[in-house]
Parts: sequence; structure tokens; C-alpha cells
Amino acid sequence: MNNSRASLGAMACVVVFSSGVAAREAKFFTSFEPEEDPPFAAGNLDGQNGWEVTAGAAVIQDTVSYQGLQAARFDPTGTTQAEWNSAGFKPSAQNVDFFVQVGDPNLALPAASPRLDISGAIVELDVINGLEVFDGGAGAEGAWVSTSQPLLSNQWHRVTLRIDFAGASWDVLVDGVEVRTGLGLAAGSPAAFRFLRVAPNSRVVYLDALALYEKDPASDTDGDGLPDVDEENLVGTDPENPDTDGDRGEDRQEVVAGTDPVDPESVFDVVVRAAQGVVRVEFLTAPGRLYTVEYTDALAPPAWGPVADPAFVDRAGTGALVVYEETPGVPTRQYRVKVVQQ
Ligand SMILES: [Ca+2]
Ligand SMILES: [Ca+2]
Ligand SMILES: [Ca+2]
Ligand SMILES: [Ca+2]
Repeated sequence: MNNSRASLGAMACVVVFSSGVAAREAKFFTSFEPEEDPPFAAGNLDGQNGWEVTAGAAVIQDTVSYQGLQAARFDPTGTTQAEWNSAGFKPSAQNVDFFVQVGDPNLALPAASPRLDISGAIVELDVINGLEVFDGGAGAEGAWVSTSQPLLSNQWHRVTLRIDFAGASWDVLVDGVEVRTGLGLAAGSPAAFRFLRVAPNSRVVYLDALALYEKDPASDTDGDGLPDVDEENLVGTDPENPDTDGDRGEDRQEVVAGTDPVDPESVFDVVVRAAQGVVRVEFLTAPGRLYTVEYTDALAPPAWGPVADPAFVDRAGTGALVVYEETPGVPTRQYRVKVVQQ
């Protein structure tokens, strides 16, 4: 009987990485962790590792994080603005990636306060207008424009800024999709990264896994489906090797399957056994994934489809071993398991 390796389905949403930070080529990367050098300490973000909180309150906390143990939390006590000035790098182009989550929608909203004077590529999180961005090329003083991009509460969103300082323009992507392009940089904008504001009518906002880099955000040198910058900054895998740990599970496949891409002992595998006409298909599941057992009786070309038992179609992973059994009644049948990350 055939022993098929697993195939992996499309990723359904933002990948959530559990731990492991390896900043290699990023100009700046932080996950606001205590083990970073220099370390971030719980409490007020202002003054830590070059961060400046120019209005409102931002703290390092450990209750909600995208990666690792800690993240920065912006409290809705009025307009909050924080920035990390990258002026020392003086790049001609720069990309910025970060993850944000809007918190509890039931919090009371504080009264509005005037907007601050700003320049540069700035995004604002606003509970009413969603993600707003500053178009420094609009008129003499620039203008705030809405991206019409809602930010769902209690869910991490990835925001990417592509900034072309030489061309004085920048683009905004949310979860990998362009939401505004061709925004201007105001005259006098610093050739540096200025950071985000949380609107006075917003909720608590969490910020984590911030990277500044010059490489194209979409560049995938080894073709394993994970962009170079994600391999370098988030996953800790080799951007020039599609299977970093050599266990035959490609790096992105391991991320989707919930196995460890830097541990050769951890890889998604499907074991198929047959005895007396009964087939057993076994695989270990991970939480946050959906599993479908598929089969084909044809080989050239194969005609994959789900098995008839609905308990093995989009079955939620729990961390437990799953065993599918059937009596196929045909001389040859191939099996595989499709994994989709929720
Ligand atoms: Ca790659
Ligand atoms: Ca790789
Ligand atoms: Ca691997
Ligand atoms: Ca592995």
C-alpha cells in the first residue's frame, strides 16, 4: 500500500509564529522582548531602546503578544504617538513591517484631542475610520486619508509600509494587500521612520514584531513560499535554503503545518498501513489547523478528493494523533492529508 507524504493547503490567514527571533538583515527588528540586546523591560516604553512616546501612554506588557512574550501596548488615554527614529540609517528606500491588534471593543472611548504636528510616513489606527495614513503630498500641509481598511478587534493585522525616500512616496499594505499607493512625503519629512499614532477615539492597541529593512518585501530567494524578510525576522529559517532543517518538509509547509522548521525531528508526516484489506491513515495534528484526508484511485493523472466520512474533512487539529480507517475494496489507493492553517 502506498505511503503518501502530506500535501499542504493554502494558508488561510496571517501566520502566527510561536517563538524564536533571528534578526539578520533587518536594519532594525524588535519583538519587545526581555532577551533582546538591549532588553526591553516591562513598563513605560518611553526612553527604552531609542523609543520616544511623544503623547499618551505606551507600555511594554506580557498579556497579548504576536511573537514571544512581550508587546507594546498603546493605551487609549487620548491621542498616543510613539516613534523610533531610524535617521542613522539614511536609506534611499525602506520597508517597515509590524503587527497590530485592536483590543477590547467594550472599552469607553475617551474624548477627542487635537491632532499632533507630524511629518513622514505615519499611520493612524482609528476605531471609527479604520487605518488612516498621512499623505504628505496632498496640498501644502498634507492630509489624512482613510484606507477604508477596517481593523478587526482581537486579531493581529500585518501592516507594511514601502517608503521611497528618494521619490518622496510611500505605499501601505495590510495583510499583504495594497490599500493605498503613491502617498506623498511632506517636504521636510525626515529620511527616517516615524511611527504610528493611536487616535483619541481608538481602543487599546498592541504592537509587535517591528522590522525595518531595504529588501523587497516579496522577495523569496529560495522559492519556499516564505519571503526572505519573514525567514530572517520572524521564523528564524534560512532564506537561501527551502528546507532549513533538512527533514524534507519545506520551511513554509512546516509553518503552515505547525511543525518546527528548524527541528529535523519535527515534521508533518502521514503513515499509511494496510492489513487484511483495512487501511489505517495516521497523522499527528496541531491546534489551529484543519485536516482533510484525501485519496485517489487513479495514478496518471491522479484525481484527489476527500474521503466520504465528513469527520475527516476539515477536521480541527487538537495536538492529538488522528487515525482514519477504511476498507477501500480496490487494489490500489493513494492517500494524502491536506492541512490548512486557520
Ligand atoms: Ca523563502
Ligand atoms: Ca527557507
Ligand atoms: Ca524542514
Ligand atoms: Ca522540522
